[in-house]
Amino acid sequence: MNLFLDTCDLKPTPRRPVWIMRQAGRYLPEYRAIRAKHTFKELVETPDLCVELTLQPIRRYGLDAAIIFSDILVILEALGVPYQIVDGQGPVLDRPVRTSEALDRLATTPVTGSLGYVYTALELLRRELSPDVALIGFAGAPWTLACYLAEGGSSKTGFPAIKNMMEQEPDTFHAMMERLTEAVIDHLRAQLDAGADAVQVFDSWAGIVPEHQFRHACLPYLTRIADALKGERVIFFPRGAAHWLTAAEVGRFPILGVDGSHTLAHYRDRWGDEVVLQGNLDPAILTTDPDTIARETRAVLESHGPGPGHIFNLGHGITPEIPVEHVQALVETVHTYQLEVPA
Ligand code: 1CP
Repeated sequence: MNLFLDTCDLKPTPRRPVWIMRQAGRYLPEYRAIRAKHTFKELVETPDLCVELTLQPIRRYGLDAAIIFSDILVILEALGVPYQIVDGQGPVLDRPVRTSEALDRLATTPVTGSLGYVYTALELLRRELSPDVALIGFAGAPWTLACYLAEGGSSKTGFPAIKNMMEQEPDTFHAMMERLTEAVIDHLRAQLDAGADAVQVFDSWAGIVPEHQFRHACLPYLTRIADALKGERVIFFPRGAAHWLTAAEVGRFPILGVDGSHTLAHYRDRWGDEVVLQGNLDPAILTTDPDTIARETRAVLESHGPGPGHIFNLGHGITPEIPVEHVQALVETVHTYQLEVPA
């Protein structure tokens, strides 16, 4: 039985499936041990290392889904803009793209041609993983990728370069979004073909614009991805923006990742029973203690109630300072929480 896949398909399960956004990473001592010997890009681009890192949290916690160890920025490199991960600073791109001339210099060939290392790792992983563990591929959403592409890296001030471009150079902005959307669809499709059971679209920065700009700059491109991959298991995670979506808009998306700003009961009431929900424990709860974590985890499970269609996760990625025993408390609580399945 694969609890994750059954839940994606809205089938009842005896308990909730659980995985954790950013489950492979710096909070794990076994990740830090390997990271000490390699650059971040070596880890991502060497299939054997990528497979090992993807499996680390599965071995430690018995999670129900593995997410491939990669990064949303690999697509930008495949488009001709390499990046480095700089300690203490995060991603730094070789050159930002802010003008139509810079946009014209991006690669026009399919990004899948230079992302073979991702697909190789997925093929290896699907063979290595037991059939009851789902395999998840992913990509950044066009808007979130555009934030990094225009800025040239992270931003502590809300990515002003892309917001400026959206207002001052609307044609270039939309041409860039078109190119990114095509690249994202190609990369997601290739990951599904390589053995991913599901894919997640991370729109981590969907919530940094006001609602009307979200509808203008993010939502149409997410909808295009949903339409292109209709019938596949695709998780959309518009962080900080899901609460703006109406039931009609949500109808286009099979699975929605939601942050902790509203209860799961609220999203169910608003959207009905046809959409699968993923989330939404506040990652800050993981800084507390095992009893508090167990209590808050149960509160999320209870908020959804016993009906089908809930994948347990955090409302956003786990942070590097979290003790491993705290994650253990979360996973054990979900794994022992019995759902009543109608006979
Ligand atoms: O060890 C290190 O120094 C590298 C830190 C790191 C890691 C572990 C980066 C750099 N990326 C990753 C892996 C990664 N990135 C995964 C692995 C699979 C998993 O276990 O979940 C995933 C899914 C991502 C996705 C990602 N990268 C997102 C979307 C998810 C989110 O948290 O919002 C984003 C925004 C990025 C960009 C990025 N890459 C790395 C960092 C530190 C960042 C964020 C920088 C910023 O805040 O702008």
